[in-house]
Formats: sequence, C-alpha cells, structure tokens
Amino acid sequence: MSVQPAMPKCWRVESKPHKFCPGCGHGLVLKALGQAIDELGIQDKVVFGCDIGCSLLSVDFFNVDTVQTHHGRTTPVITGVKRANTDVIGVAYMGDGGGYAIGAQHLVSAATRNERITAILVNNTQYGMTGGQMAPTTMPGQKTETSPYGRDVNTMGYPTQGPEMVAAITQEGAYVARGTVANIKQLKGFIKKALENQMAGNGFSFVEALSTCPTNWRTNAEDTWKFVEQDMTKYFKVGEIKVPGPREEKEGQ
Ligand SMILES: Cc1ncc(C[n+]2csc(CCOP(=O)(O)OP(=O)(O)O)c2C)c(N)n1
Ligand code: SF4
Repeated sequence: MSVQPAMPKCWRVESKPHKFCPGCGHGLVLKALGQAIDELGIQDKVVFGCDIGCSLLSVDFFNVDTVQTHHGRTTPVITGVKRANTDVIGVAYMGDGGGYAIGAQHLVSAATRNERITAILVNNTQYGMTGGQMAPTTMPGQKTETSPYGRDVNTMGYPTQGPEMVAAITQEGAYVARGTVANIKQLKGFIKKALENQMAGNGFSFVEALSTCPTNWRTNAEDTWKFVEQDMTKYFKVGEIKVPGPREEKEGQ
C-alpha cells in the first residue's frame, strides 16, 4: 500500500507526477502556492502566468486559468490581465533568469507602478532549463557552465538582491518577502500574504523563493539541501522585507 501525501485541492491531479527533476524546488514552491490558494478559497479567481524556463513545466500544474508567456514577459502579461479584469487574482511565476535578466525591465516597471499583481520568482542561482548557465543570482565563487572558474565579482558583478531592489523602488502598499523551500510553512505564509495584499488592492506583491536545482548544481540530496539552507542564506536573507502599513484612501482608487 502506498501513502499519497496530501495534494492542494487546486492542483490538477491528471498532470501528476509533475515533470520537474527529482529534488527540484519548483514543485515545493508550487505546493506552497497551491496551499495558499486553497486557504484563501480563490481557485476560481486566479489567473496563473508561467514564464519560459523550468517554470513553464507548471503550465498544466493547477486547475486554474493559465497562460504561458515568452521568456521574461510573464509580469507584463499578468499586469495586462489584471488591468483588463480587476476581479482576477493575477500570479506571475518565473525563474531568476526570467525575472532579473531578460525580464528585469518588466519587474522594475511593474514594481514602480505598484501594479496590483503577485509575482513569485524562483531563485535557483542559475538558468535551469538551458543547462546551468550563470544567472544574475549566481553566488560569488559559484561554478556554472558559463563561469567555470567560479563567479568572479570583479569581472561579473555581484548577485542581484531582487526583493531588496523591489522594496526600494515600490511605494507604500507593496509587500515584499524572500522565502525558501527549506521552510515551506513560512514560504506559504509569505505567498498567502502576497495574495492577500493583492486582494486588498494595496499594491505590488513580490515573493522570491530560494530553491534547488540538483541537476545543474550536480549535487546529491545532502549537498543540495546544504547549498540552499546554508550557503544561499548567507547571501540572500530570508524574511519579510516590506509590509504595507494601514491603507490611506487616495483619490481615484
Ligand atoms: C527570448 C528568449 N531568450 C532565450 C531563451 C532561451 N531560454 C529558455 S529557458 C532559459 C533560461 C531559464 O532560466 P530561468 O529563468 O532562471 O528559469 P529556470 O529554468 O531556472 O527555472 C533561456 C535563456 C528563450 N526561450 N527566449
Ligand atoms: S533543471 Fe533544475 S530547475 Fe529545471 S526541473 Fe531540473 S532541477 Fe528543476
């Protein structure tokens, strides 16, 4: 007899087992998102957008309206959906290459406009789907396919601190946090608050999730967990970075 772990109700059962590699963090982030959607009872209102990259493997993950976009373009697509129908709960789901490299301008623009959407960005320190090239989030000294001697910060710069950047450029009403797949309960809490912030009409909400990619990191289970729990958190601080204060009613809102 096999014991099936409880799946969020909003998951699409027919598409399971999912298509991510064993040990991949994407499934854990999506589990946290699924639990948050269930707890808020918003399955019928969510429009989920997934980027190019391994995030696109989530295209049939949920029983919710879903759109798959070009690389880096999920944020503006979900912004458009939300502006056209303000009743929906728009969720833009992307990797660190999608959000901080090719789609960085969209993230910055949506954040500065305080768009009422929720963006969830999976930080696995490299480009997963294309075989492990250096990403904006690659750690100092980390070896990747395109930084074979390790990321040299003198010539390749420092990793992007995405949530800190978003917190700095958003106005009052934004919600910004960084969670990790090593603490799913906390990550679910951050994602739930980000969705609630959108439902309250406060402003942009953004959650970065520290995640695993054992395939490109070429790590076993123990080293995978050590990298995400110990190494990544030395540089990327987990926690809430910006929370909205009491809402001021402004003209025209
Ligand atoms: C416009 C465009 N440029 C480049 C690519 C090639 N490409 C596909 S996936 C990918 C990297 C994805 O990495 P990331 O966004 O970090 O997501 P992950 O796969 O790690 O989840 C790239 C560069 C593409 N599909 N479209
Ligand atoms: S390549 Fe990495 S990010 Fe992509 S599914 Fe496999 S483990 Fe996950």
